[in-house]
Amino acid sequence: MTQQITRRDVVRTGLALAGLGIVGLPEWVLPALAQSETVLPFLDFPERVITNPAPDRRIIDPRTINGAFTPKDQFFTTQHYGHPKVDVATYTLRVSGLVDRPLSLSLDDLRKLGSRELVAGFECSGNRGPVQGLSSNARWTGIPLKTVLDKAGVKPEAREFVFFGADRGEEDVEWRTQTFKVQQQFGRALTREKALSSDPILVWALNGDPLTVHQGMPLRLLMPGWYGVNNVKWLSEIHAQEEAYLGKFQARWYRTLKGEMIDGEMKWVETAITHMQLKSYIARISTDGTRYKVLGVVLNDGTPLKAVEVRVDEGPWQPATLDASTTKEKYGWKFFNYTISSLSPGEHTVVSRAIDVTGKIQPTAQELENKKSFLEDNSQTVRKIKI
Ligand SMILES: Nc1nc2c(c(=O)[nH]1)N[C@H]1C(S)=C(S)[C@@H](COP(=O)(O)O)O[C@H]1N2
Ligand SMILES: [Mo]
Repeated sequence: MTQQITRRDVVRTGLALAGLGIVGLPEWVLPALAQSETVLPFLDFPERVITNPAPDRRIIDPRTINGAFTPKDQFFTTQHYGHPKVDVATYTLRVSGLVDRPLSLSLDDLRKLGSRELVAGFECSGNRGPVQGLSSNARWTGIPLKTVLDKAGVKPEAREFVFFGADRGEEDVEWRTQTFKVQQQFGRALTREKALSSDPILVWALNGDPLTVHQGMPLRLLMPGWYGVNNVKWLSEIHAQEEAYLGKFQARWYRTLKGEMIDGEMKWVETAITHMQLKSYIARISTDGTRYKVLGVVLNDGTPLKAVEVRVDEGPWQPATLDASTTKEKYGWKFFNYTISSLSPGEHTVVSRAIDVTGKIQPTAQELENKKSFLEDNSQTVRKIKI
């Protein structure tokens, strides 16, 4: 079998990161591969992950993750309407609707309000196995949303805050038996409670550099612990309103349909895509010829973890080691490792599951059987290898 991932592929991301001049790099659990180590191919996995399926899309190959922070030119990326043209020099963020003082703020105006750094990772709500390539992690810099909303003075009637990107597209909007073709702007909403909490940040930098066009230059919303869709890129306007926002990407496209057994009766519910569901996945398995090193990633909404466990074939669940340099960041992705001391020749399965302090256990695919739409798939990803 050909070895698809070379040591150079794994080292490449590390070098790019070193170029950022980030000081105090943590002791990574996902270090550069040692000279003597090789990455085992995963059966049921594309031989070569197409990391750039289109100029404006990027998928990470999890087997090449080698540091806590994803370099800006490797951060996964996707959007619905392509990249809008935004002139940074004349850019302003508008704050409109139910506020005492409507605002129009340049990037400089925003910077003058202060700044805050936060390590946060997120995944696209469509991220799932076998590749698990739509997640990344970074150190973000920006201003708390609350600071900007307080400056505008939010009126008591404002219940919903809509975040519009500069990107637009034509959409078919269905209503009863009719279909209307209309222009839509990418928009997502937060409730008053969330918008005025200390969590959301308007960010302009990723790993210390200005946001790239791909990541929403010059400004995006970051809702720590929530799925990617909430992190509106090329943010152009924040609109405070009383009624619920029902735009396509809020009310229709990003929905989960699932069945729940309640008192012996199946109830079908549709829910919005908000906080991330507890997920772990094995990023790569490498070997020095004797032992097998399992390295993986955990993402969730910031709820502290109790454990990550690894299971080989039908054996017992065994505790993996969580990397303290990543678990100290509430909203960052976390790394874990586990060593298998020996494996017999033949095929094996290796799978991980995360457990949080509330006792929530990452489900199996079978346990998610009643989730009909594919978003929010946090099921255990079984890796198959051959010795
Ligand atoms: N303006 C705008 N913001 C957007 C989107 C979009 O289409 N337009 N897509 C969202 C989705 S679905 C995801 S997963 C993330 C991806 O962010 P990234 O490209 O920085 O990884 O951006 C979100 N923000
Ligand atoms: Mo997404």
